[in-house]
Amino acid sequence: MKNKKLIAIIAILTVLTLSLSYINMKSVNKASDEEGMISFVSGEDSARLSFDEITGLDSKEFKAVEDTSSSGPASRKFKGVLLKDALNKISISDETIKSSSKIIVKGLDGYVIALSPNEVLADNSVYLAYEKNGKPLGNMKNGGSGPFQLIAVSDSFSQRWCKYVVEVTLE
Ligand SMILES: Nc1nc2c(c(=O)[nH]1)N[C@H]1C(S)=C(S)[C@@H](COP(=O)(O)O)O[C@H]1N2
Ligand SMILES: [Mo]
Repeated sequence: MKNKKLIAIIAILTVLTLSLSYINMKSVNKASDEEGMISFVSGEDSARLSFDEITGLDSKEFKAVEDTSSSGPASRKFKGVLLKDALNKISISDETIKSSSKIIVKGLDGYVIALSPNEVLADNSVYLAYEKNGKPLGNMKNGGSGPFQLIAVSDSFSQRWCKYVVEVTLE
């Protein structure tokens, strides 16, 4: 009799632990997903855009020199949207961008880079890229650099080409 009770309690605890860790896993995935969701933060306001919402903006093809640890500098063809257009989409105006001191971009691995308002507002300067040479960028899990990689076209060593972008903050 005592034994049965003990077994029942262990069974209940096991089920509870498993379901709680499942719920936890789901919320972690949501917060930092590999699906291209990006959070935009400006002061008290924040908004999120999905991969489809971002790639549905006015897309541009551009060339930039990529320099990684596994390949030397090489000119590549990218497709993406201007970071500015994504910000405008969620009602962050050019004036708001201009009046911020810097724009911080964060990757899923914690890598952080900073941009100036002038760079973000320029015409062919800062992109959220999602294709390289006609192919999706992939993600951190499968060895890619996306779904979105921030590209600062002027960076000749790719040091601010933030991979796996998850958050953009105006400061
Ligand atoms: N998220 C993220 N983006 C990043 C980095 C990084 O460590 N994490 N490294 C930067 C640097 S220093 C370079 S040169 C390029 C290419 O880095 P890789 O050779 O590690 O791909 O990505 C840049 N973007
Ligand atoms: Mo680098």
